[in-house]
Amino acid sequence: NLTNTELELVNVTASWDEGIGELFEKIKQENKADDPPNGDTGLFFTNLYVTPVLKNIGLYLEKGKMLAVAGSTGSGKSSLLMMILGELVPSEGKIRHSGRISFSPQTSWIMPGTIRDNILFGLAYDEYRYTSVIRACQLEEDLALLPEKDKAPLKEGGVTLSGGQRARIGLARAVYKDADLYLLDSPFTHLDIVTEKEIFERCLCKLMSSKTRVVVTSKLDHLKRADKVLLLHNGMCYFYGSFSDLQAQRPDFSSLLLG
Ligand code: TTP
Repeated sequence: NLTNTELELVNVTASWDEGIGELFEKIKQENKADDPPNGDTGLFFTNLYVTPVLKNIGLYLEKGKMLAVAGSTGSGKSSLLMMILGELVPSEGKIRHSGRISFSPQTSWIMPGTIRDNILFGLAYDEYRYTSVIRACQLEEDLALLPEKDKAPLKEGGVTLSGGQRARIGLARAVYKDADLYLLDSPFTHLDIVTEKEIFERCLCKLMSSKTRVVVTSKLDHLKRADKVLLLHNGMCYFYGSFSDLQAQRPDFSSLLLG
C-alpha cells in the first residue's frame, strides 16, 4: 500500500556497468554457470566478476519524512539517488515512488542568466515562495551586497559565485520547485559549520517539514534529526532505521562516517 509511502526500495541491486546483468544471464544460460558464492551478490562467472555499486538495498519512506543517507566516500550515496531518479537501472529488486522528483546534484550547475533565473529555472515567480526559499537558504545577505540584487547576471561579465553561493543557489532551485520527493545530494558542501547548521534547521527541517526528503549527509546532527537513517558501506546497507536504533545496534557506526 503506497498511500502513505512516498518511496519504497525492495532488495535493489545495481551496477554502473550497463547491460552487464543481461550479459551475465546470457553467458550463464549458455554455459550453465553456477550461482555466485554464498551471500555474495556479485555477478560471478570464471573471469567475469562485476561488483554492484548498490547491493540488496531495502527501505521505505513515508510521506513528509526525512531520510538521511550517510556513508564514507564511494559507498554509493550518489548512486542511490541516481537510481531513485531512474538514471541507474537496478538489475534486481523494485523501486516505487509516487510522483514528481526535485533533485539537487552534488555540484550544482549555473546557467547564463540572473541569480533569480537560476533559482526559478523556468518556473513562474511567486514572491512569497521565492522569498521564503531565499531566506531559508541564507541567500538574503549575499543578495543584499549586490547592487543588482537577484537581477545580477551570472557568468560572462557578471558575478562570480563562491562555492558556497553556488551550492545554496542549487539548493534554492531544488526547494523552489514543487515536488513529491526531494533528493538532495550533499547540499552543504562548501558551507561553513554555522551556515550549514542554519540551513539545515531553517530549510530542511522547517521550510520543508511537510516534504518527503532524501538527504545525503554524514553529519551526526543531521542523522539525529532525520526520521530514518541509511548508512551505506561499500554499496551495502550497514544500517537502516532510526537514529536511536543506530546507536543501539551499531555503536561503532561513527567510524564509517569519517571518510
Ligand atoms: P558514489 O555513488 O558517487 O558514492 P558516494 O556518493 O557515496 O561518494 P562521495 O561521498 O564521494 O560522493 O560512487 C560509488 C561508485 O559508483 C564509485 O565507484 C563511482 C561509481 N559511479 C559511477 O560509475 N557513475 C556515476 O554516475 C556515479 C554517481 C558513481
